[in-house]
Amino acid sequence: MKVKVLGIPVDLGANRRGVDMGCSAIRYANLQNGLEKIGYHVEDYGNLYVPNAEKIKIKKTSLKYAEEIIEVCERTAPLISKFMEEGFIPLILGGDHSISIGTIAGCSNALGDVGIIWFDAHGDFNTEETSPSGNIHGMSLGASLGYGDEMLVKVGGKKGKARPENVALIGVRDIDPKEAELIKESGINVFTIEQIDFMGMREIMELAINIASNGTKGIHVSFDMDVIDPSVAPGVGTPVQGGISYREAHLAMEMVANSKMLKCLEFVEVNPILDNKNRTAELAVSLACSALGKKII
Ligand code: NNH
Ligand code: MN
Ligand code: MN
Ligand code: MN
Repeated sequence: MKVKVLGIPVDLGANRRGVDMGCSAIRYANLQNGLEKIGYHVEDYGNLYVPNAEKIKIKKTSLKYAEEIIEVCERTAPLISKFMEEGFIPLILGGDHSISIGTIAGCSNALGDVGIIWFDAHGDFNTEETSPSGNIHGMSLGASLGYGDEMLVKVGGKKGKARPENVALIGVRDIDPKEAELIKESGINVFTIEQIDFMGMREIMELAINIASNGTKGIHVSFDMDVIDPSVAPGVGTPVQGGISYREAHLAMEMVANSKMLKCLEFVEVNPILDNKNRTAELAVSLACSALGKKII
């Protein structure tokens, strides 16, 4: 029962400044203490170095800060693999969602076969051609599956970090038109917010855990805090009305814990500038504890 915390204060993949402070906000919400109470040995690696937006220029508006993001992700991947080889569950604190290109690469390299459960209001399946914004945080799931810019898809060495049949995207409600086409073409499993309403989170998570476990050595959970309703998680860069509830999010994490398949966990897109007294960061801590097996009694 060992967890290694890693902060990746990247805000270069998103539009709004502030998500770089997400790692500090989550630590400030008593992360380490919460995990120790469940019985984990916790080590905090600290944060990766990330260049300031003020210091660099956008070279390509269709792929903003690509060079810098790729460089951070290339440093992330071997570190995540190393933590896993040492027997730790990496717990990564974002930063925007572009960091997952590096974390998933590292997790995939360590495990060989990995399943991914990606919670998000968005699809994160854009490419340079389909993206309306040029923001790489909207491309990271697609890039991890081999879609998009050559340098982005090859982070960590290999292209395609998981088989599409082992990937579940949960809670989506804001997908760009051409992004939707790519998602369908990819063959990943999508559970929209409408399907959660209709079937309930319990059934969706049973399916998702099966999908991500089938023929894999473990599950990478990537949790974009904007999957949760903004009334509960206001501190995110790109809020979308009508998200999952506080309890639905916890149920999902409790089921992840019960699956015993969790190998790598991350919480991204917390923006303390837009938050209300750090409640979104506190929620991330509570979800991390649930995913790592916290029980009420
Ligand atoms: N789909 C939009 C884009 O690609 C928004 C992505 N924003 C996110 N993704 N927060 O999780 O620019
Ligand atoms: Mn996202
Ligand atoms: Mn999102
Ligand atoms: Mn959008």
